[in-house]
Amino acid sequence: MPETAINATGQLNTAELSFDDFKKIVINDYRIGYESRQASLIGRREVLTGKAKFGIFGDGKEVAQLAMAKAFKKGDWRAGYYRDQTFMFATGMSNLQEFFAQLYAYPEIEKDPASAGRQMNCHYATRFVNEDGSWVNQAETMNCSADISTTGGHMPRLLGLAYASKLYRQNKELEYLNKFSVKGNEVAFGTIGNGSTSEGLFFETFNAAGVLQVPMAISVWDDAYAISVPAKLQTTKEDISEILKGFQREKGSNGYEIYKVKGWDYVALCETYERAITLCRAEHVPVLIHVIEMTQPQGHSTSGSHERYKSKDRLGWEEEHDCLLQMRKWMIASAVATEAEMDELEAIAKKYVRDVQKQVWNELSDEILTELNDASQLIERLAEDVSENDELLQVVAELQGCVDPGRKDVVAAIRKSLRLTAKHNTPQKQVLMSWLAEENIKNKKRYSSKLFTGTQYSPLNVSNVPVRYFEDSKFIDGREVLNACFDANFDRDKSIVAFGEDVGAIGDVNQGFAGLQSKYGDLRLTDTGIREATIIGQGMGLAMRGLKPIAEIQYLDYLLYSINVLSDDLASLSYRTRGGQKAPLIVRTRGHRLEGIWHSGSPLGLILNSMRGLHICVPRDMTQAAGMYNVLLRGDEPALVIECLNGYRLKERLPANVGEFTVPLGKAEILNQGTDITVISYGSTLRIVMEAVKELEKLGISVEVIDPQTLYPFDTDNVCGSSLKKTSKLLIVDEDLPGAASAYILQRVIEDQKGYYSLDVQPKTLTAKEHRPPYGSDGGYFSKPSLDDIIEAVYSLMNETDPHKFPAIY
Ligand SMILES: Cc1ncc(C[n+]2csc(CCOP(=O)(O)OP(=O)(O)O)c2C)c(N)n1
Ligand SMILES: [Mg+2]
Repeated sequence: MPETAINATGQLNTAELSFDDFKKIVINDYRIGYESRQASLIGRREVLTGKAKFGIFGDGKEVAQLAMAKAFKKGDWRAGYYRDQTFMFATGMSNLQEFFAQLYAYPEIEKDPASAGRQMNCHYATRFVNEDGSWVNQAETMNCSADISTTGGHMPRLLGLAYASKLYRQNKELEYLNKFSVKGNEVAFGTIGNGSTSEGLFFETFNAAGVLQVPMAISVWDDAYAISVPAKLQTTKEDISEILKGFQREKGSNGYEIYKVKGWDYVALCETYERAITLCRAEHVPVLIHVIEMTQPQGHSTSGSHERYKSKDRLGWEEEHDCLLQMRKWMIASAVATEAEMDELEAIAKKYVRDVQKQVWNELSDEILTELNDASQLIERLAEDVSENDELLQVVAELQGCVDPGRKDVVAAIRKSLRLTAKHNTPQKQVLMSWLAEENIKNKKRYSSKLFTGTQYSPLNVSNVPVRYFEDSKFIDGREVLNACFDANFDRDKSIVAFGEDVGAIGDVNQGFAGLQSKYGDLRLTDTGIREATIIGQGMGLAMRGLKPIAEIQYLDYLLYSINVLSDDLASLSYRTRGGQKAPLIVRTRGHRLEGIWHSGSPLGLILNSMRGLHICVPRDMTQAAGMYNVLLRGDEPALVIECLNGYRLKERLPANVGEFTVPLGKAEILNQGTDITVISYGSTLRIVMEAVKELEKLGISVEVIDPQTLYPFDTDNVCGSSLKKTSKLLIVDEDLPGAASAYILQRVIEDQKGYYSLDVQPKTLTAKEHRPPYGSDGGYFSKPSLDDIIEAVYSLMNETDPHKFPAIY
């Protein structure tokens, strides 16, 4: 196989460069671009012939990416989208083998390091977490944060990646973290399509970076379309850099430097990137590079053809302005290469890419074919012993007849064979079953592993430290307990930062951080604009770069404004890279039990259903919250902590070891021992449940109350299921909608913990009403579970089992 030129672009602007050197660099660049184009062309064919499922490629965007790659250095970061293969090849962060492996969903880290076959094609990532969970030295590698498919969804993360450099440059206390930065001299490169700049996340990020003045370089790849929708319907004045002109920095003001350059002009692109990135790196000024006149030679993706919506004129223009064609013309005109040399280069590149594609496809299909033949033989042997011989041979014939078979075909054939022979138990069937069991283990690793990083650094492995009190420990406001916990942690670990709306100067609206900004400085406790999505993105980027951020969302109700980032980006990060990346971000917020449609929320069902990949902590008071922060701040996985909004002024005892004691995740606590009924609740509602317990005792009912403390993980010691063995009755109380978080808890207890087998009566859930709770105390009483509701719900279950002793109230 010829040696590929991929992975080496040189600087063009050195004064000493001889013409020969210059020619070599340009030819090398063209070869990378041309190989990338071939990959796009072949990739599309592979989808259309059915070998791959979906294809979206970077054709038409090659030349700008060659220029961008020249400015990209070790320690730098990329947060981009699916058009960037040329950039990835040119920087060496990816290669053709990996490109095809991902296209074919090759489920091995060694083949597709970005996602181990989990992500659609052209979704890039470098692995910056080692197998044992430790970080790689990011200052010595080029770094690519993992792509997501939602266009614009990566923008908030980009802000955080850039913001980390600002902290590393300005906070001298962070110098010991030299694995993550060289004094903040890194640039975070973002790419986005013209159409996706219409997204709110783009504008939110753009403004925030202008305020923060961070080394962020956004390139807009402008091909005038977003699938079929033209610029006229996307962007005011059809021109994103034109309308962002107000962000241009002026003498004495903050802001951006904005550049506009044509996507087929190699020389101008190289000059622009050189200039823009040098400034961005040196002065931490964010830059926008608007690359116009880009094309899509093959249309948007394999899901449709652009001839349907582009005019003949436009298609003709695109053909003529193809960036590689233009670069080729320029190279010949400037005597960089002759036409014959270009032809030869192209012929070699074409063959090379084809060879790589075939090699990757053959490797994957050989693996599957071996498994398929093994499985066929096992089924044939089973057929010899049983009466269902014909049916089994038919299964084998169908398996052998599969065109481009996959692992699912193999496993489905085995499972069908086992179904067909359910009534037999021959030794050969045992062989088949153990073969399947082994495959299941492998496939679980391939397709279902690493929702969490799950290494030695997991918060689940943080050693348990019990809470201690001095004999004369004072009772103080709950918020002061939290404040003391944060103070101790900020003092212990210089990499901890907290930011959000009103977090800095006043120490958050409920004063958990009060006084800490003046003690630790405004780089560590920082006010932000009202921009929930980018608060989360800011935290995510910092967490990826070795810092320990606490991102605050002022009230739980506003979490909705960041849920796209939390769900799509943060929660899926470990899974989508199969543990190759992590972002141990702690999201702090407060909720429950207030009044008003946007100030009372407890949407735990929404959270549980959209954020698998985060630990979900629902502490009932500030001491429990402190214990959870102590765990999370020593672990490396993301989490959401929802404090009780009405608990900050309730009195709690200040622990002697407030910055150290732990509340382990997934450990339920029995708050009241009882024998008649089990009540599970969490957060603020627990206080009302405990009041109800006293009333119910007077009625002769003994209630066992359980606080799971974290909803994810949920009661890993089966405390709830064990309690049901004693009480045989279950009530779940929460403030969420009917069928939301309570349904989740039911599934965990009744199904997972086998609570079903202990029940005497139907389990019951007591939740809020379907609407959001209105403003005012009466609204709360009639909308959320009240003391009376809880007492009556418990009582009615007792009445069901013993109506004599507990006659119906109504
Ligand atoms: C949030 C979101 N909305 C819609 C889509 C569907 N979608 C995928 S690509 C695309 C067009 C993007 O156009 P543009 O940003 O101009 O990038 P281009 O593909 O033209 O390079 C759309 C609408 C998506 N992936 N994510
Ligand atoms: Mg576009």
